[in-house]
Amino acid sequence: MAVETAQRDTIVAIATPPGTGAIGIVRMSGERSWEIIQKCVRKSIYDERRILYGNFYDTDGNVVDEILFVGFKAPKSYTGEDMVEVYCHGGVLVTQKILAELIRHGARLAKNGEFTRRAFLNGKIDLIKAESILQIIEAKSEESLRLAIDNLKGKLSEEINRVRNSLINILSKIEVSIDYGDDIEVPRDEIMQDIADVEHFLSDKLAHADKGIHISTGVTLAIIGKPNVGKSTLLNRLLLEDRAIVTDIPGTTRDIIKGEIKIQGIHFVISDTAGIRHTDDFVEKIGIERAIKEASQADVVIFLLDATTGFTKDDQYILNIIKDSNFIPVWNKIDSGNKVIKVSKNNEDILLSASSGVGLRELEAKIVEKAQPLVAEGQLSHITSKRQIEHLKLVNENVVKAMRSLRENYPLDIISIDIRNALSELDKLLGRNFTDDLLENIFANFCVGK
Ligand SMILES: Nc1nc2c(ncn2[C@@H]2O[C@H](COP(=O)(O)OP(=O)(O)O)[C@@H](O)[C@H]2O)c(=O)[nH]1
Ligand SMILES: [Mg+2]
Repeated sequence: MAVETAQRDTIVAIATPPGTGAIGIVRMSGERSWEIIQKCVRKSIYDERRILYGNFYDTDGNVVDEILFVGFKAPKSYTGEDMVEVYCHGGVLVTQKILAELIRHGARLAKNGEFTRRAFLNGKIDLIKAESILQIIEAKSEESLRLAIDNLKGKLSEEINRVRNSLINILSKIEVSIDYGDDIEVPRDEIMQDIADVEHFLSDKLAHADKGIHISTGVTLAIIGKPNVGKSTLLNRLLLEDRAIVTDIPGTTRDIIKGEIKIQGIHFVISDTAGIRHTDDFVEKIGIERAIKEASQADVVIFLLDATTGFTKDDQYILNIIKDSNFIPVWNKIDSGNKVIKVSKNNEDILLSASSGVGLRELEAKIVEKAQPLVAEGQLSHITSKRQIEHLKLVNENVVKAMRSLRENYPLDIISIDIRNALSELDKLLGRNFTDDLLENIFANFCVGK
């Protein structure tokens, strides 16, 4: 109900980023948008989807700006509602004044992502496409942009809808056999084959799911090591900016500091962490716990060591934590020490001076080598968010369960329940079945005006 009343409001927002630019765009969506703009320009929109020219007036009759504007009629618009877009001069003040005037005439300021949310609620796009719009805006590499565009064009949605149809088909075969078993019984073999096809598709998708996530959100890279080895210096050097505080006081970095970079076209999210050592300092301990967690979740770990101290007890402690990760041992400060021992099995240790930059090229090459398989071309599942993976896993679990029950000759009623559960998860994935919380979660990440 709340959704319905909110939908009747006419919403407005500045769609262009704040600051000065040649053009600013203000967009409005809802039943009253044409009426409101017509009052402000003192003329009528005589044709939908035609760009018109006019003066935009405030309530005192002063011209705020010369504008171009266009009106869209439901359902042929981004949101599926009546809409108006205003193209004004791109000053901060002009766009703000136009926005204020439209609000004065009865529009309401849009919430984050509310235009796209309406497009979803009005059936213009499913949730996978809504997510892809956010991914297009946030894309940081060519590949992530391409995946997002593919999904906006319906790549993943179409595949998911095909599976949905298969499941509905399977369900109807089961129901027919349950209801009219005496006259029409679909052979269990046939149902089993259908389910096997779905199962095959799902396991294939899930097997390649991580790649899409890595491409869309970046490969995570954690820098880990004992205090004072130069982790923050390395982060700053990789980011080419002074993000983290560097001092010679051990325990300076206490929380996780993140930055994003592209190395050879791959998008990385790097985190600098607190130095790991035994300590009684309460805050430092929390930082260390976070560092360990960050390293355990990272796709690639840089294990930073100090060539002036050599391999110490603290290093052994850290090595035990990360030994099963995808890690690169890196000896820092080789400008002032040579106490280096081989830590990696296949001679992968890198020699570095984070402060001067010597060895940085080699390190970057090694990082790329470790990350390459995670984002390599080839089989792409077009799954681009954790949310999609989670629903798909539950679909898969239910399908596997159905298959098992079928093999073990369970009654068809039981199998029908599994298939129904699988369908319900697919519907959540597409957004055919949603809760307000889910929508809040997805659209909160959008900017106002999208
Ligand atoms: N000689 C030398 N000193 C370095 C190098 N990298 C960092 N340092 C110094 O080591 C100290 C600790 O650096 P920092 O980046 O804060 O280490 P963290 O505690 O691991 O984050 C600072 O005084 C840095 O200037 C390096 O490559 N060579
Ligand atoms: Mg530090």
